[in-house]
Amino acid sequence: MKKILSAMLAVATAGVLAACGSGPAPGNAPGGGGGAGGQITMGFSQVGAESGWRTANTTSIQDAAKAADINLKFSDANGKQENQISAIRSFIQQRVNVIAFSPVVRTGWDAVLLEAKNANIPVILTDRAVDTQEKDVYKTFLGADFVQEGQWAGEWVVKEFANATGPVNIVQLEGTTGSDPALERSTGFSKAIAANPNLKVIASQTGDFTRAGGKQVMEAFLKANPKIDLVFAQNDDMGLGAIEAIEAAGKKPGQDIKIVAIDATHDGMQALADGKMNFIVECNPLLGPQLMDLAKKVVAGEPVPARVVTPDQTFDQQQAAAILPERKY
Ligand code: GZL
Repeated sequence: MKKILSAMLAVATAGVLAACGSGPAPGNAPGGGGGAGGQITMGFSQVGAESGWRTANTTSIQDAAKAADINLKFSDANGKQENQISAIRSFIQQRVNVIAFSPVVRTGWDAVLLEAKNANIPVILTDRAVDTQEKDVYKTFLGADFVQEGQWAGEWVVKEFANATGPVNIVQLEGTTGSDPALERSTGFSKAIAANPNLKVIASQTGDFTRAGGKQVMEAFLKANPKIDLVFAQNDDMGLGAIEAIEAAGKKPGQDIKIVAIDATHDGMQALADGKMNFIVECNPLLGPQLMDLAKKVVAGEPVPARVVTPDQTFDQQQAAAILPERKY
C-alpha cells in the first residue's frame, strides 16, 4: 500500500513541476509534438496585403490551417521587416510549436532566426528566401523559382520581338526593393534577353508590387521616354497600374505598348484575356496545404527537403480567356 502511495505522490509532483514551467508547457512544447490533444500551434508572419497574390496566399494559409486543425496565430507586417521580427519574437515568447513566415526582404534575419533556433522552435520559410550565413536556422523553403519566372518572361520577349529591326525599348517595374522575387526575377529576365542587344531596358524602378506603385512609376516612364515598346511588370498588380497610366496617356496597352507580367492572379488574367496584357508567368500563391503538411512533419521531427519548389506555368491571351472561368484566384 505504502509503495503505491509514494509512486502516486511522485507522479503528482512531476505533473505540478511541468505545469509550473520547469519544462515546456504541455500545450506549447516548442518543437514538441503539439499541444493538448496533439494540436499544433503555428505562428505565421505575413508580408502584408500589397497585391492580389498576397491576398490569395493569405487565404490559402488560413484555410489550410483550419483544414489541418492547426491553431494559427497570424500576423500581417504591413510590408515592414521590423514588424515581422517583432511578430517572430512574440511567437517565441508564446512558445508556439512552429514558426513560418514570408520574409519581406532577403537580409537582416540572422538574429531573430538564431533566437528561434535557441528556443528550439523550428522555422519554415514560405514564398520568399532569406540570405543568411547561419547554419540550420530554418527547416525548409517552400516557394517558386523566381529566376525561372523572370527567364520565361524574357524568353517570351525575345520571341515576340524576333523580327524587330530597330531597338526595342523596355521599361521594368521592379517588385519590393531587396525582396527575393524582385532580385531573382530581374536576374532571370536580364539573362534571357542578354543575347539580343536590340532589347534594351531603358528604365527600371520599383513599384513595390502594388497597383498604385506601378501606375505612378509608369506615368513617370511615359513622360521621360517618348518610345516605350514593352513593360516587364514583376507582378500583375504593377502591370494593372501600368495599364491605367498607358490609357491615361492615350495609348493602347497590349498593342502600342506590350506588357508581360508575373503572378497570373484573376485581375491580371482578365486583362490578358481582354488583350491589355500580352503574356503572364504564373506564380502560384496557394501554398497553404503544402505548408501545413511540412509543419506537421517538422514538429514531429521528421526530415523534410531543404527546398520545395512550387510549379509554375505561362499563359498567352488565348489561354487566359479559356482558363479564366476555372481559376481559383
Ligand atoms: C511571389 C510573391 C510576390 C508576388 C507579388 O512569390 O512574393 O509578392 O509576385 C507579391 O504579387 O506582392
